[in-house]
Amino acid sequence: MSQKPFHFETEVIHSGYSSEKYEGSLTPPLFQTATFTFDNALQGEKRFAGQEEGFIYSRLGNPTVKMLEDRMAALEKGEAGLAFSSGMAAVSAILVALTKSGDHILCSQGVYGCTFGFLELLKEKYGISHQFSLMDSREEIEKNILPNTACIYIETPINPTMKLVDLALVSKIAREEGIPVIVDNTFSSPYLQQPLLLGCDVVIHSATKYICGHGDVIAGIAVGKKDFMKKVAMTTQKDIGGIMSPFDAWLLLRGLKTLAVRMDRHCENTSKLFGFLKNHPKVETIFYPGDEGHPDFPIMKKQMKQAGGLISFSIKGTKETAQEFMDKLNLIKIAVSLGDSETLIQHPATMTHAVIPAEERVKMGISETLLRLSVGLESWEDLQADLEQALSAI
Ligand code: LCS
Repeated sequence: MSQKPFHFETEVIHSGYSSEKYEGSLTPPLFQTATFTFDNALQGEKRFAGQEEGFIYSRLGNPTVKMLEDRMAALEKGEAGLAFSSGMAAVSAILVALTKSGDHILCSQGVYGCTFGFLELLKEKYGISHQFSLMDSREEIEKNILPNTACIYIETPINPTMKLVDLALVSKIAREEGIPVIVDNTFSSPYLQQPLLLGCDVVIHSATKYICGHGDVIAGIAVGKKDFMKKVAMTTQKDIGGIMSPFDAWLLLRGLKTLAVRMDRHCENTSKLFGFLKNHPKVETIFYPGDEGHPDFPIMKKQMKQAGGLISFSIKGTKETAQEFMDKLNLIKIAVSLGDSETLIQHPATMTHAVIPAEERVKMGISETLLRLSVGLESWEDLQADLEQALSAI
């Protein structure tokens, strides 16, 4: 595979793997092993001392996991990837690696509920403070960068409010200040958005979502500069231990092959359902970055290939009306997670973002009637019919 660069659709299938090295096996082999034997004691000594390349023990690296890490690095246009047991293992390892007691983290105006929980834990246990910001102008960003700001942490689109952050703007300012920018790219996948090309430093994924695409793995990935990722691998990851199992890496390599075609279909279905929901009299507000009336539409056009596979909308009425609507759905499943083949709906205020105190949730734009729809790969006509019958029934 020396004749790079290939297009994304080719990289997602081929990068990080050469069948010639593995008996011609077309698909990546599964190295389901905890440890690796050394030819002799000296080889073991050299591997531990970092004087000889090679595998040691699967918490420190595994060939199948490495194939996934290399493929994700290629897709995100980064130097090195690192796989984790969950998205939260990736989020926590990267934040721990970049901060020390007394530091400050500047965050986008909304983060996934457990990321919020981890930020609170850092504050309570280690005095690492954080602050949320809309990051919608140079002044707003500069004002919130403090002398002890150690990193900037961004979700875009933000879960579940679908607000966007201008990554080129933030990374330009952060670079002037020498502060690394971490982007949780879960909602977009590298097919729709490549934050490292916009000047950001580290990309994180809950690989549980679009990277996997089949709803059968919990996993995380981080991609960034080689030296930094090596440091994370040999410190926070090795010693805290949130590593990915070889079988999960194998499943992810398999799921990834269809990322580009899946994302096109997710995006197409979502834009169709947006057209239906936008005009429905029982829908109060709707948040979708592909909406020309969305305040962040110009940012979407600038930094995303398409608008993604998620829509959030609020139902006219109360929390109970929203829950009644969910209960009336037949084809669409009530479940957290996203990026699966199946269309899923969830109620952020009582589910993914329930750990966030109510007043903070409201500031983030998460009301009691807000619902998040992760649009799957089914026929959009069938999905629309299900939404229509449930809306008529409330
Ligand atoms: N980052 C984002 C943006 C997420 O949406 C999630 C999980 C995580 C990180 C954590 O990843 P995990 O450890 O679960 O692999 N988001 C979920 C959601 O919205 N519904 O269920 C889980």
